[in-house]
Amino acid sequence: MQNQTLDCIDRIVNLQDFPITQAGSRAWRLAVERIREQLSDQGCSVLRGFIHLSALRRLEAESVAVAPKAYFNIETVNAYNIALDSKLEDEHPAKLTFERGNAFVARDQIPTDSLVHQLYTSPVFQQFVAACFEVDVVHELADPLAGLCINVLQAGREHPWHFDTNEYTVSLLTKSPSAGGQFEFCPNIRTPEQENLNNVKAVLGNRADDRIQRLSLRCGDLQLFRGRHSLHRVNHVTGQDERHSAIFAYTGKPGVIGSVERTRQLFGRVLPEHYAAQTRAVRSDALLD
Ligand SMILES: O=C(O)CCC(=O)C(=O)O
Ligand SMILES: [Fe+2]
Repeated sequence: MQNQTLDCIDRIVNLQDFPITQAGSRAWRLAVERIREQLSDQGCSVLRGFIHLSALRRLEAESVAVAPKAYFNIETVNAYNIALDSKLEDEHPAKLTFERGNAFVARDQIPTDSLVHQLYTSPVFQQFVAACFEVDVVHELADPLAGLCINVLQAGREHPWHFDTNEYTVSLLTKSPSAGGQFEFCPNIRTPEQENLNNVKAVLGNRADDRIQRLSLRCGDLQLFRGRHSLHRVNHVTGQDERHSAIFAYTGKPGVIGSVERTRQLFGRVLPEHYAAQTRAVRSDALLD
């Protein structure tokens, strides 16, 4: 077991602006209400300065310390992260491919006493996130690798257009790049019922700039995002500095574990839990991926 001396959430989070420890209070309800509106309009809400100013240096240092453990495997992917030889017509947007240049540090490589790990597993944080996404509870992924990751983008790399598999994504910028590495997204470009392939294809083919929104995030900014319905990417990091973000994956149903194939692609290794889960996959909709 790693060092388990945990910090109080009030030394991690800027509670003045985001009173997550006071569930049900007026201030808490107002904050949740504002975020819900943004999520419903845009599929995205940015909580600027979420991390307490005094914790920012530690946040970045912990990220920099684990970044060398990231699994680098530049692969050719499509926006749905499905097999490139899937039996689909030639015009299908999944036939457009990109180079995925980001690398993930897996949950089991991130110390349990680090700020991001404490936040990801914090009951008050989870309660706040659930309220923002308008659900009773959110569950940590049961996946020992993919639940919490540090996404590392080195100079010259991009994390290309894609949809997420999980319904609720919460991310925290832990190291900002000096240039480039902007988060771009197309709010609610598909729904659980409609893939809207023509619109997706137009974005992938650089023919729909008007659909794209861009965010400039700073270290300590928290982002709540519905990535299963909003096509998104992180564009090329152009400066010398790496970009790091902590990805907190939550789901509505408990027991969700990544597939063996996808786990090997993302982390370069597979654990017994992934093989065991293969026969009892939990899915939440009938979309392509
Ligand atoms: O690094 C980010 O800000 C976004 C990453 C992302 O979209 C993902 O990991 O699915
Ligand atoms: Fe994503």
